[in-house]
Amino acid sequence: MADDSALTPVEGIKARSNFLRGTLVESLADNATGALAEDDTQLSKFHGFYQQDDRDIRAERTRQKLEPAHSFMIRVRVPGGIATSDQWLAMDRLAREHANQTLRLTTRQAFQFHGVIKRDLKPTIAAINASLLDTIAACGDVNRNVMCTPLAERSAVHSAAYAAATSLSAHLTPNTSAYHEIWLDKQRVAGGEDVEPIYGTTYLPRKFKIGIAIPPSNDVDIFSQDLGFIAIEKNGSLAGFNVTVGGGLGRHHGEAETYPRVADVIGFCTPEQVNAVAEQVVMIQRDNGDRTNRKHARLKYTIDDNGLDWFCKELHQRLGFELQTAAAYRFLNRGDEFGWSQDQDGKWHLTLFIPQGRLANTGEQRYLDAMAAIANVHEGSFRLTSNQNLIISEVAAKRKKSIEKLLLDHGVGPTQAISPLREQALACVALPTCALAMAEAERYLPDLTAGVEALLDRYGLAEEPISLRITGCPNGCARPYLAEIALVGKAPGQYSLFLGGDNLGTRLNTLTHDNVNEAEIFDILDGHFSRFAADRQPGQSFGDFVAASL
Ligand code: SRM
Ligand code: SF4
Repeated sequence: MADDSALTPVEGIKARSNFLRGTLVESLADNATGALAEDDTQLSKFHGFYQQDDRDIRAERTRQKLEPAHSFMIRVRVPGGIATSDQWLAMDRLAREHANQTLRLTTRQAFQFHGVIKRDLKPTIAAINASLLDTIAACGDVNRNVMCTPLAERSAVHSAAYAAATSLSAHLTPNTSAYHEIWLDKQRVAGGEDVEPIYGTTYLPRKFKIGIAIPPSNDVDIFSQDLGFIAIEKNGSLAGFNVTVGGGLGRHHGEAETYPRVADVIGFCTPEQVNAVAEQVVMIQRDNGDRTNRKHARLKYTIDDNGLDWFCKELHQRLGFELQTAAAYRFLNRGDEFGWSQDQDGKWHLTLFIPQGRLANTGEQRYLDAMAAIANVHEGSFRLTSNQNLIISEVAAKRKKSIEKLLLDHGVGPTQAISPLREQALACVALPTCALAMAEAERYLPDLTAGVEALLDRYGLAEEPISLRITGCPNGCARPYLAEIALVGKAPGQYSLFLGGDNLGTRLNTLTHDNVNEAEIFDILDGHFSRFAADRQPGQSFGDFVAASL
């Protein structure tokens, strides 16, 4: 372990924070500014929110010598993506009252509010908790929202996997009472000291992510997770999970020492062992992750620096038992299946395509109003998918028509004619809220997909299920490095182009062009589509075809 002087400033902020308190209370009370004190902008992440400013008007405000237009993004944890109708209504109300009239569905099955001003933080976070959801550990150097295929009723395996996701989420939630004190006005029990047996006083060196996949679906992109569990079925029930470690996608342009990494499968554990395995993996990372360089602090680097054998030995030693040999599994798809489906109990679920993952009222399509109208009468739940879509869940057969009518009344088709390309496409938020965005993503996705659709059409490829993902910077929030085609923002209107991933999320794509604009991208894709249409092997996917030529 390095000496303290080599540690990153964030390590000092965490250490001094008294279990994540910092001066957040004072920052919130300071009416002279819409911002937080600088150290608190790091601690706020552990409480689930980020300080941002509206980048569309940043230059103008600077010109006018005004403070940036500060506001906050709040992320709500939804383990496994399942929320009740009451929780939906609570999110809807907060989006309208305190945020920018939109609700963002994230790539990790969480909700996000954008545009919350400082004085509304406390009432918003309190109301989220009153709905029995929370924001603690939605961001920060801790375990984040645990992902899981959201249709728990599909089979006994699905329900058991979802139970594992919620249990993991609870097990790895930080213990600090700071969250309850600051946001919920709870008094600390006299003499009650905060203790973080799993995280310790400085928490993890970096963010940590867990997902649970249920083959044949790899919807959660299991190989991008720091820690993953692949459900293994035996005789109709959950036998256990293959364990994956060391996935992660963040990288930086031009810095080869930062890279995306596909996770390794290291063995098999029983459902009863899941929390112990996760706890020990987290603690190995706590003790060995690089706290001197945040660009090198994820578990993937700890594993590459020390070797996978070292990691497995360390894990087995800490666990006091060895993982069993990994079981066979097969992924066949990664996207959402749209439309109605029925589960083992006879209930119906309607998977809806949500454009760019953003619920808003735009023109004739009033997604936000539609979902609120449904939540007002719906006795079932809502499910957030890892592909930023939404499932209206647990609908009785006799209620299907009324749900469809409510959607149509708000300009939303229950089933929509969308191209396979658009169905799967993912974009991160990027501009105007993301502080790290170098180019557009969410706002550009409709035009981008329209352009690529036109090219595909030219070669009779309109029905090809090609995965296209775009992010505003190389951090990888829409998991671009696992797509067949990925655009990664470099500068306004300029992207790095990556090609040749597979459509099941098991192989990384390759950087083919470092800095290209839309016209150049369309030209490059046009060439690939033309060769693909002419020379592909029967059944060969676009990603596999391109990868073979790289
Ligand atoms: Fe992310 C940072 C949005 C999923 C890798 N991510 C950010 C921030 C908070 C920017 C910041 O630090 O100031 C973005 C806020 C934008 C905004 O205005 O809302 C942001 N990330 C998102 C979301 C909302 C994208 C979306 O459109 O859905 C996703 C929220 C997930 C959630 O609910 O928790 C989101 N981020 C991801 C994923 C995909 C995943 O987890 O499945 C990744 C890649 C996987 C991984 O972590 O390796 C991802 N985000 C990053 C990174 C790079 C981390 C790294 O190891 O280098 C950053 C930057 C950082 O941490 O320094 C980042
Ligand atoms: Fe922001 Fe970059 Fe993540 Fe997109 S990929 S949300 S631009 S950090």
